[in-house]
Amino acid sequence: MGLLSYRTAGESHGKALLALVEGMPAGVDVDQEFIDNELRRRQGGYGRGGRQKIETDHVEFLSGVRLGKSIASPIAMLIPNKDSRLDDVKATPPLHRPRPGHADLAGSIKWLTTDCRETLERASARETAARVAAGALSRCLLKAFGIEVFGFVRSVGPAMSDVRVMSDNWRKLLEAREQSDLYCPDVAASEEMRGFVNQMKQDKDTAGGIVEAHVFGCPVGLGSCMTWDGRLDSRIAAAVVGIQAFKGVEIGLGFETTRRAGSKVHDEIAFDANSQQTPTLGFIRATNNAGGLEGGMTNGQPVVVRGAMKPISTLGKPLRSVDLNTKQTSEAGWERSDISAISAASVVMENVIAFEIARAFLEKFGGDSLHEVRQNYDQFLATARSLPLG
Ligand code: EPS
Repeated sequence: MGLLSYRTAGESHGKALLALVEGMPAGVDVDQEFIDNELRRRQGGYGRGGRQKIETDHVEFLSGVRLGKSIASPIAMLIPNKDSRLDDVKATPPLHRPRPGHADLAGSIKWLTTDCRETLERASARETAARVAAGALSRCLLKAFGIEVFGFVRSVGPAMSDVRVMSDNWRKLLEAREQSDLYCPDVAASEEMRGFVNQMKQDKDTAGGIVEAHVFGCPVGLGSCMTWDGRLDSRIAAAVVGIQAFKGVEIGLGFETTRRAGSKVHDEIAFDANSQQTPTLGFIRATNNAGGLEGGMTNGQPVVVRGAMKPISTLGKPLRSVDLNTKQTSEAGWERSDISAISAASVVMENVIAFEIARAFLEKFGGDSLHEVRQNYDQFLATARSLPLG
Protein backbone atom coordinates (compact mmCIF):
# COMPACT_ATOMS: atom_id res chain seq x y z
CA MET A 1 0.00 0.00 0.00
CA GLY A 2 1.43 3.40 -1.00
CA LEU A 3 1.68 6.48 1.23
CA LEU A 4 -1.51 8.04 2.48
CA SER A 5 -1.95 11.30 0.57
CA TYR A 6 -4.64 13.69 -0.58
CA ARG A 7 -5.15 16.39 -3.15
CA THR A 8 -8.04 18.83 -3.45
CA ALA A 9 -9.53 20.47 -6.53
CA GLY A 10 -12.23 23.07 -7.07
CA GLU A 11 -12.84 26.81 -6.93
CA SER A 12 -15.08 28.74 -4.56
CA HIS A 13 -17.80 29.34 -7.17
CA GLY A 14 -17.06 26.38 -9.43
CA LYS A 15 -19.28 23.32 -9.79
CA ALA A 16 -17.86 21.50 -6.74
CA LEU A 17 -14.93 20.81 -4.48
CA LEU A 18 -13.09 17.51 -4.76
CA ALA A 19 -10.82 15.62 -2.38
CA LEU A 20 -8.91 12.60 -3.68
CA VAL A 21 -7.41 10.39 -0.96
CA GLU A 22 -4.95 7.65 -1.89
CA GLY A 23 -3.41 5.00 0.35
CA MET A 24 -6.33 4.21 2.65
CA PRO A 25 -6.19 0.47 3.48
CA ALA A 26 -9.21 -1.73 2.72
CA GLY A 27 -11.74 -2.42 5.45
CA VAL A 28 -11.90 0.97 7.19
CA ASP A 29 -15.41 1.89 8.29
CA VAL A 30 -16.18 5.13 6.45
CA ASP A 31 -18.49 7.12 8.71
CA GLN A 32 -20.32 9.46 6.32
CA GLU A 33 -22.35 10.97 9.14
CA PHE A 34 -19.16 11.92 10.99
CA ILE A 35 -17.62 13.43 7.86
CA ASP A 36 -20.78 15.40 7.04
CA ASN A 37 -20.95 16.61 10.64
CA GLU A 38 -17.39 17.94 10.39
CA LEU A 39 -18.38 19.75 7.19
CA ARG A 40 -21.40 21.19 8.97
CA ARG A 41 -19.22 22.32 11.89
CA ARG A 42 -16.86 24.01 9.44
CA GLN A 43 -19.74 26.07 8.08
CA GLY A 44 -20.83 27.18 11.55
CA GLY A 45 -19.54 29.60 14.12
CA TYR A 46 -20.38 33.14 15.24
CA GLY A 47 -19.34 35.75 12.71
CA ARG A 48 -19.58 33.59 9.58
CA GLY A 49 -20.67 35.21 6.31
CA GLY A 50 -23.55 34.82 3.87
CA ARG A 51 -22.06 31.93 1.91
CA GLN A 52 -22.75 29.61 4.81
CA LYS A 53 -26.47 30.33 4.51
CA ILE A 54 -26.37 29.10 0.93
CA GLU A 55 -24.35 25.87 1.25
CA THR A 56 -25.29 22.70 3.09
CA ASP A 57 -22.02 20.89 2.69
CA HIS A 58 -22.10 17.10 2.46
CA VAL A 59 -19.80 14.60 0.84
CA GLU A 60 -20.63 12.33 -2.10
CA PHE A 61 -18.30 9.34 -2.48
CA LEU A 62 -17.49 8.83 -6.15
CA SER A 63 -15.06 5.90 -5.64
CA GLY A 64 -13.09 3.83 -3.16
CA VAL A 65 -15.94 2.97 -0.80
CA ARG A 66 -18.32 -0.02 -0.97
CA LEU A 67 -21.01 -0.91 1.55
CA GLY A 68 -19.60 1.68 3.97
CA LYS A 69 -16.01 0.44 3.92
CA SER A 70 -12.85 1.47 2.06
CA ILE A 71 -11.73 -0.97 -0.63
CA ALA A 72 -8.05 0.18 -0.93
CA SER A 73 -8.66 2.09 -4.19
CA PRO A 74 -8.40 5.90 -4.34
CA ILE A 75 -11.32 7.59 -2.56
CA ALA A 76 -12.80 10.53 -4.50
CA MET A 77 -15.11 12.79 -2.48
CA LEU A 78 -17.25 15.51 -4.04
CA ILE A 79 -18.79 18.47 -2.20
CA PRO A 80 -21.23 20.29 -4.51
CA ASN A 81 -21.25 24.10 -4.64
CA LYS A 82 -24.80 25.47 -4.60
CA ASP A 83 -23.35 28.92 -5.29
CA SER A 84 -21.78 27.83 -8.57
CA ARG A 85 -21.34 30.72 -11.03
CA LEU A 86 -17.73 30.62 -12.26
CA ASP A 87 -18.74 30.53 -15.95
CA ASP A 88 -20.96 33.58 -15.53
CA VAL A 89 -18.62 36.55 -15.95
CA LYS A 90 -21.29 38.96 -14.68
CA ALA A 91 -21.65 36.94 -11.47
CA THR A 92 -17.89 36.54 -11.00
CA PRO A 93 -16.57 39.82 -12.41
CA PRO A 94 -12.88 40.72 -12.71
CA LEU A 95 -11.28 42.16 -9.58
CA HIS A 96 -8.57 44.72 -10.35
CA ARG A 97 -8.09 46.16 -6.85
CA PRO A 98 -6.28 43.52 -4.78
CA ARG A 99 -7.37 43.11 -1.15
CA PRO A 100 -4.38 43.43 1.22
CA GLY A 101 -3.85 40.12 3.01
CA HIS A 102 -5.42 37.96 0.31
CA ALA A 103 -3.61 36.13 -2.48
CA ASP A 104 -4.91 38.75 -4.93
CA LEU A 105 -1.81 40.86 -5.69
CA ALA A 106 0.80 38.09 -5.58
CA GLY A 107 -1.41 35.80 -7.64
CA SER A 108 -2.30 38.32 -10.33
CA ILE A 109 1.38 39.16 -10.91
CA LYS A 110 2.39 35.48 -10.74
CA TRP A 111 -0.08 34.59 -13.45
CA LEU A 112 0.67 37.77 -15.44
CA THR A 113 -2.79 39.30 -15.29
CA THR A 114 -4.41 42.39 -13.76
CA ASP A 115 -7.51 40.39 -12.87
CA CYS A 116 -7.33 38.71 -9.45
CA ARG A 117 -10.49 36.69 -10.00
CA GLU A 118 -8.98 33.32 -10.87
CA THR A 119 -6.48 33.56 -8.02
CA LEU A 120 -9.11 34.40 -5.43
CA GLU A 121 -11.41 31.64 -6.62
CA ARG A 122 -8.85 28.97 -5.80
CA ALA A 123 -7.26 30.74 -2.81
CA SER A 124 -10.66 31.12 -1.13
CA ALA A 125 -11.22 29.47 2.25
CA ARG A 126 -14.06 27.60 0.55
CA GLU A 127 -11.42 25.03 -0.42
CA THR A 128 -10.98 24.07 3.23
CA ALA A 129 -14.24 22.11 2.98
CA ALA A 130 -12.34 19.57 0.88
CA ARG A 131 -9.48 19.45 3.40
CA VAL A 132 -11.95 18.80 6.19
CA ALA A 133 -13.47 15.93 4.19
CA ALA A 134 -10.04 14.33 3.69
CA GLY A 135 -9.07 14.81 7.34
CA ALA A 136 -12.40 13.52 8.63
CA LEU A 137 -11.98 10.43 6.44
CA SER A 138 -8.54 9.85 7.95
CA ARG A 139 -10.12 10.03 11.42
CA CYS A 140 -12.24 7.00 10.50
CA LEU A 141 -8.95 5.07 10.40
CA LEU A 142 -7.51 6.71 13.54
CA LYS A 143 -10.69 5.99 15.51
CA ALA A 144 -10.20 2.27 14.88
CA PHE A 145 -7.01 2.58 16.97
CA GLY A 146 -8.42 4.80 19.70
CA ILE A 147 -6.81 7.98 18.35
CA GLU A 148 -9.11 11.00 18.72
CA VAL A 149 -8.79 14.71 18.06
CA PHE A 150 -10.28 17.57 20.09
CA GLY A 151 -10.06 21.08 18.69
CA PHE A 152 -11.42 24.37 19.98
CA VAL A 153 -10.99 28.13 19.81
CA ARG A 154 -8.37 29.35 22.32
CA SER A 155 -8.71 33.07 21.56
CA VAL A 156 -10.43 35.63 19.33
CA GLY A 157 -8.66 38.99 19.20
CA PRO A 158 -7.59 39.83 22.78
CA ALA A 159 -10.24 37.53 24.34
CA MET A 160 -8.53 34.33 25.49
CA SER A 161 -9.59 31.23 27.39
CA ASP A 162 -7.20 29.67 29.90
CA VAL A 163 -9.03 26.36 29.91
CA ARG A 164 -6.69 23.40 30.53
CA VAL A 165 -7.24 20.35 28.36
CA MET A 166 -6.23 17.02 29.91
CA SER A 167 -6.68 13.37 28.98
CA ASP A 168 -9.34 13.06 31.69
CA ASN A 169 -11.43 16.12 30.94
CA TRP A 170 -11.44 16.66 27.17
CA ARG A 171 -14.65 14.76 26.53
CA LYS A 172 -16.49 17.04 28.94
CA LEU A 173 -14.87 20.05 27.29
CA LEU A 174 -16.02 18.71 23.92
CA GLU A 175 -19.61 18.68 25.21
CA ALA A 176 -19.16 22.29 26.36
CA ARG A 177 -17.65 23.23 23.01
CA GLU A 178 -20.68 21.82 21.26
CA GLN A 179 -22.81 24.35 23.19
CA SER A 180 -20.69 27.29 22.03
CA ASP A 181 -21.13 28.97 18.66
CA LEU A 182 -17.55 30.16 19.11
CA TYR A 183 -16.43 26.54 19.53
CA CYS A 184 -14.82 27.47 22.86
CA PRO A 185 -15.67 25.35 25.94
CA ASP A 186 -15.14 28.33 28.27
CA VAL A 187 -18.43 30.22 28.69
CA ALA A 188 -16.94 33.42 30.10
CA ALA A 189 -14.22 33.59 27.45
CA SER A 190 -16.80 32.87 24.74
CA GLU A 191 -18.77 35.92 25.83
CA GLU A 192 -15.65 38.09 25.60
CA MET A 193 -14.92 36.63 22.16
CA ARG A 194 -18.46 37.35 21.02
CA GLY A 195 -18.08 40.93 22.25
CA PHE A 196 -14.94 41.35 20.18
CA VAL A 197 -16.59 39.91 17.05
CA ASN A 198 -19.54 42.28 17.58
CA GLN A 199 -17.15 45.22 17.90
CA MET A 200 -15.37 44.19 14.69
CA LYS A 201 -18.72 43.95 12.90
CA GLN A 202 -19.69 47.40 14.12
CA ASP A 203 -16.31 48.77 12.98
CA LYS A 204 -16.65 47.07 9.57
CA ASP A 205 -13.50 45.20 10.51
CA THR A 206 -12.59 41.52 11.00
CA ALA A 207 -11.26 39.16 13.67
CA GLY A 208 -8.66 36.42 13.86
CA GLY A 209 -7.52 34.24 16.71
CA ILE A 210 -5.77 31.15 18.00
CA VAL A 211 -7.14 27.64 17.60
CA GLU A 212 -5.86 24.60 19.49
CA ALA A 213 -6.02 20.87 18.88
CA HIS A 214 -5.14 17.92 21.12
CA VAL A 215 -4.67 14.43 19.70
CA PHE A 216 -5.14 11.58 22.19
CA GLY A 217 -4.07 7.97 21.84
CA CYS A 218 -1.09 8.27 19.48
CA PRO A 219 1.35 5.39 19.97
CA VAL A 220 5.03 6.17 20.57
CA GLY A 221 7.14 6.47 17.41
CA LEU A 222 4.98 8.15 14.76
CA GLY A 223 7.21 10.32 12.58
CA SER A 224 11.00 10.02 12.33
CA CYS A 225 14.00 12.11 13.38
CA MET A 226 15.96 10.66 10.45
CA THR A 227 14.85 13.28 7.90
CA TRP A 228 13.52 16.85 8.23
CA ASP A 229 10.34 15.97 6.36
CA GLY A 230 9.93 12.74 8.30
CA ARG A 231 9.59 14.70 11.53
CA LEU A 232 5.89 14.72 12.36
CA ASP A 233 6.04 18.23 13.83
CA SER A 234 7.38 19.59 10.54
CA ARG A 235 4.51 17.97 8.65
CA ILE A 236 1.92 19.19 11.16
CA ALA A 237 3.41 22.69 11.01
CA ALA A 238 3.25 22.71 7.21
CA ALA A 239 -0.32 21.43 7.20
CA VAL A 240 -1.41 24.08 9.72
CA VAL A 241 0.33 27.11 8.19
CA GLY A 242 -0.90 25.88 4.82
CA ILE A 243 -4.48 26.63 5.89
CA GLN A 244 -5.84 29.86 4.39
CA ALA A 245 -5.18 32.86 6.72
CA PHE A 246 -2.86 30.95 9.10
CA LYS A 247 0.34 32.82 10.02
CA GLY A 248 1.74 30.80 12.90
CA VAL A 249 1.90 27.40 14.52
CA GLU A 250 3.12 26.12 17.89
CA ILE A 251 3.75 22.61 19.15
CA GLY A 252 3.20 22.21 22.90
CA LEU A 253 4.46 25.20 24.86
CA GLY A 254 5.86 26.61 21.62
CA PHE A 255 7.18 30.19 21.81
CA GLU A 256 6.72 30.20 25.61
CA THR A 257 9.65 27.76 25.89
CA THR A 258 12.00 30.57 24.84
CA ARG A 259 11.13 32.54 27.95
CA ARG A 260 11.97 29.70 30.35
CA ALA A 261 15.06 27.83 31.54
CA GLY A 262 15.42 24.32 30.11
CA SER A 263 14.75 22.84 33.52
CA LYS A 264 11.31 24.50 33.37
CA VAL A 265 10.56 23.25 29.86
CA HIS A 266 11.59 19.65 29.35
CA ASP A 267 9.19 16.96 30.56
CA GLU A 268 10.94 14.69 33.05
CA ILE A 269 10.41 10.95 32.56
CA ALA A 270 9.20 8.40 35.10
CA PHE A 271 8.13 4.75 34.74
CA ASP A 272 4.83 3.42 36.06
CA ALA A 273 4.24 -0.30 35.49
CA ASN A 274 0.48 0.28 35.85
CA SER A 275 0.54 2.57 32.83
CA GLN A 276 2.09 0.12 30.37
CA GLN A 277 -1.22 -0.38 28.54
CA THR A 278 -1.53 3.37 27.90
CA PRO A 279 0.03 5.04 24.81
CA THR A 280 3.04 5.99 27.00
CA LEU A 281 3.90 2.27 27.51
CA GLY A 282 4.49 3.26 31.14
CA PHE A 283 6.94 6.10 30.47
CA ILE A 284 4.88 8.83 32.12
CA ARG A 285 5.48 12.60 32.43
CA ALA A 286 4.08 15.08 34.93
CA THR A 287 4.10 17.76 32.23
CA ASN A 288 3.65 17.82 28.44
CA ASN A 289 5.47 20.98 27.36
CA ALA A 290 6.78 19.11 24.33
CA GLY A 291 3.21 18.71 23.10
CA GLY A 292 3.58 14.97 22.59
CA LEU A 293 6.45 15.26 20.12
CA GLU A 294 10.18 14.88 20.77
CA GLY A 295 12.69 14.61 17.93
CA GLY A 296 9.75 14.88 15.56
CA MET A 297 8.26 11.65 16.94
CA THR A 298 5.25 10.99 19.14
CA ASN A 299 6.21 10.11 22.71
CA GLY A 300 2.88 8.74 23.91
CA GLN A 301 1.67 12.05 25.33
CA PRO A 302 -1.20 13.95 23.68
CA VAL A 303 -0.06 15.89 20.63
CA VAL A 304 -0.81 19.58 21.26
CA VAL A 305 -0.88 22.15 18.44
CA ARG A 306 -1.89 25.80 18.29
CA GLY A 307 -2.48 27.74 15.08
CA ALA A 308 -2.63 31.50 14.60
CA MET A 309 -5.27 32.69 12.13
CA LYS A 310 -4.97 36.28 10.94
CA PRO A 311 -8.13 38.40 10.72
CA ILE A 312 -10.11 37.84 7.54
CA SER A 313 -8.63 39.97 4.77
CA THR A 314 -11.85 41.29 3.21
CA LEU A 315 -12.97 44.29 5.28
CA GLY A 316 -16.32 46.05 5.17
CA LYS A 317 -14.26 49.27 5.43
CA PRO A 318 -11.82 48.51 2.57
CA LEU A 319 -8.12 49.19 3.07
CA ARG A 320 -6.08 51.17 0.59
CA SER A 321 -4.94 49.41 -2.53
CA VAL A 322 -3.98 50.10 -6.13
CA ASP A 323 -5.97 49.60 -9.35
CA LEU A 324 -3.77 47.16 -11.26
CA ASN A 325 -4.82 48.58 -14.62
CA THR A 326 -4.15 52.25 -13.83
CA LYS A 327 -1.70 51.91 -10.92
CA GLN A 328 -3.83 54.60 -9.22
CA THR A 329 -4.45 54.48 -5.47
CA SER A 330 -7.87 53.03 -4.78
CA GLU A 331 -9.91 51.22 -2.15
CA ALA A 332 -9.40 47.45 -2.07
CA GLY A 333 -12.02 45.39 -3.87
CA TRP A 334 -14.79 43.71 -1.90
CA GLU A 335 -16.01 40.11 -1.91
CA ARG A 336 -18.65 38.55 0.35
CA SER A 337 -16.88 37.29 3.45
CA ASP A 338 -16.96 36.69 7.21
CA ILE A 339 -16.30 38.86 10.22
CA SER A 340 -14.71 35.87 11.90
CA ALA A 341 -14.10 32.35 10.59
CA ILE A 342 -12.08 31.29 13.64
CA SER A 343 -14.62 28.61 14.58
CA ALA A 344 -14.31 27.12 11.09
CA ALA A 345 -10.53 27.36 11.38
CA SER A 346 -10.59 25.17 14.49
CA VAL A 347 -12.40 22.46 12.53
CA VAL A 348 -10.04 22.74 9.57
CA MET A 349 -6.98 22.57 11.80
CA GLU A 350 -8.25 19.51 13.67
CA ASN A 351 -8.71 17.67 10.43
CA VAL A 352 -5.48 18.60 8.63
CA ILE A 353 -3.55 17.54 11.75
CA ALA A 354 -5.48 14.26 11.83
CA PHE A 355 -4.46 13.56 8.25
CA GLU A 356 -0.75 14.00 9.07
CA ILE A 357 -1.10 11.72 12.10
CA ALA A 358 -2.86 9.10 9.95
CA ARG A 359 -0.16 9.38 7.27
CA ALA A 360 2.58 8.82 9.86
CA PHE A 361 0.55 6.00 11.45
CA LEU A 362 0.33 4.14 8.14
CA GLU A 363 4.02 4.77 7.41
CA LYS A 364 4.77 2.84 10.58
CA PHE A 365 2.00 0.23 10.64
CA GLY A 366 0.84 0.28 7.02
CA GLY A 367 -0.74 -2.66 5.25
CA ASP A 368 -3.18 -3.36 2.44
CA SER A 369 -6.05 -3.99 4.81
CA LEU A 370 -7.11 -2.71 8.20
CA HIS A 371 -6.63 -6.26 9.47
CA GLU A 372 -2.97 -6.23 8.40
CA VAL A 373 -2.44 -2.74 9.88
CA ARG A 374 -3.85 -3.94 13.18
CA GLN A 375 -1.54 -6.97 13.18
CA ASN A 376 1.47 -4.69 12.63
CA TYR A 377 0.26 -2.26 15.33
CA ASP A 378 -0.39 -5.00 17.92
CA GLN A 379 2.93 -6.71 17.19
CA PHE A 380 4.89 -3.48 17.61
CA LEU A 381 3.22 -2.63 20.91
CA ALA A 382 3.77 -6.16 22.25
CA THR A 383 7.45 -6.00 21.37
CA ALA A 384 7.87 -2.44 22.70
CA ARG A 385 6.33 -3.46 26.02
CA SER A 386 8.73 -6.41 26.31
CA LEU A 387 11.88 -4.29 25.94
CA PRO A 388 14.76 -4.91 26.44
CA LEU A 389 14.71 -7.63 23.82
CA GLY A 390 16.16 -10.88 25.13
C1 EPS B 1 -15.88 30.59 2.75
C2 EPS B 1 -16.32 30.76 1.48
C3 EPS B 1 -16.23 32.05 0.78
C4 EPS B 1 -16.19 33.23 1.74
C5 EPS B 1 -15.19 32.97 2.82
C6 EPS B 1 -15.38 31.70 3.58
O1 EPS B 1 -17.38 32.07 -0.02
P1 EPS B 1 -17.83 33.33 -0.88
O2 EPS B 1 -16.56 33.93 -1.43
O3 EPS B 1 -18.75 32.79 -1.94
O4 EPS B 1 -18.53 34.21 0.10
O5 EPS B 1 -17.44 33.49 2.30
O6 EPS B 1 -13.92 32.97 2.27
C7 EPS B 1 -13.05 33.87 2.82
C8 EPS B 1 -13.33 34.61 3.86
C9 EPS B 1 -11.76 33.93 2.15
O7 EPS B 1 -10.93 34.73 2.62
O8 EPS B 1 -11.58 33.19 1.18
C10 EPS B 1 -15.91 29.24 3.37
O9 EPS B 1 -16.60 28.37 2.83
O10 EPS B 1 -15.22 29.05 4.42
